[in-house]
Amino acid sequence: MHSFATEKEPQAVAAGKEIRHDWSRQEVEALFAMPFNDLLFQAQTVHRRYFDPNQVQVSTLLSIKTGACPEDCAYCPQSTRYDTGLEVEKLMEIERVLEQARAAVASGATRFCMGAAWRSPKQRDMPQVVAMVKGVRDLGLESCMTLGMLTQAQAEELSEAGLDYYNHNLDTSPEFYGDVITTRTYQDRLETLDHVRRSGMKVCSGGIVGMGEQQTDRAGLLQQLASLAQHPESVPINMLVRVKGTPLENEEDLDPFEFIRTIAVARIMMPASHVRLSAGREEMNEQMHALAYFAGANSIFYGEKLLTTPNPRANADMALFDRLGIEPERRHVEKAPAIPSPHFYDAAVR
Ligand code: SAM
Ligand code: DTB
Ligand code: SF4
Repeated sequence: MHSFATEKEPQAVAAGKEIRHDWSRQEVEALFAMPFNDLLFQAQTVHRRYFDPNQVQVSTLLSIKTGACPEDCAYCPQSTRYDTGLEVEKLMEIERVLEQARAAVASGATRFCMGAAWRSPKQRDMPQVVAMVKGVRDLGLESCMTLGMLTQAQAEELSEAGLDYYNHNLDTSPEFYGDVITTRTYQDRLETLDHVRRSGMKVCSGGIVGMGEQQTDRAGLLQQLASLAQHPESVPINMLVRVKGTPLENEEDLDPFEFIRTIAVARIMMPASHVRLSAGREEMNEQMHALAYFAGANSIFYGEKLLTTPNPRANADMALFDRLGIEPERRHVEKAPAIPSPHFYDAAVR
């Protein structure tokens, strides 16, 4: 049995061979245009060099502050501008958060993600947020937060409290961005990612597909993510959840194979990152999940609810893992071999 890297592969990084940051839009579009089978074969081949293809990382998600957000993100049920019938909840008490975190430990999750419907955190909320990070860390879980834009000082405060990951999505291409959000700029988002990186936390950043964007916008999103000085350690690919009352409620279905292509291209471009099959799984059948895993998705949100919308039940996910021979990734994996999984790679190219 081989063991595999679950974090960046240092040798590959040092060699600078595969971890590229200079993808042109044309090159990315060419990946999208490949015959489906060729694209999936390439993605799966790359995937096996960096990860155990039969392990998927499992995170749980909790909304620690819900609704009444001043931003106008057209996809989001939590914006105060859209009438989505959502019940607003103020910042959760620490003990309630920790109850949920204990339940996450019991369910086998290794990462606990907390999300707040804020444009950015207020200074007065920081002590409570910091206490949540410390409490979650003390339970032995990896922690992740998504709280909106951060200043450098806020990023450092969270990093010092022991927060492992910060999620902040670029959402889409720079060109399509203005059709979706007007209350903060693409540059604002890049700056928050820069603050997070400088603070020493790991970066979780991805986007949403199915918002009416073109294929070139999906290519543009991935190009931006892969052009960051260091690739995000986690790349969530969300399929739009169409929520009644939001401007995107009647958006057309995205071709499911186009979604799988997006996962595969993300896997090829950011080979050492966890690519998360994120929102939208409720609308995906088992075959679609299996294809996404084959295309290189190796992380999911686990549990009945995302932030405000439903997610497949945990036992359905585990039953599918079982049928596919997939195991949840353990948190601390022993040191990876210097050259990962040659056996699997050889088998794949033969
Ligand atoms: N308010 C913070 C922010 O926007 O940075 C954090 C929470 S926000 C809900 C986190 C991410 O969830 C968004 O960036 C977006 O990518 C995703 N998201 C929100 N609503 C969604 C929807 N209806 N479908 C798919 N993804 C969604
Ligand atoms: C991410 O990229 N997806 C998650 C997480 N980061 C915070 C959120 C998905 C939200 C889906 C809509 C909802 O449940 O409100
Ligand atoms: Fe607010 Fe975040 Fe929703 Fe945008 S995505 S409206 S910032 S909660």
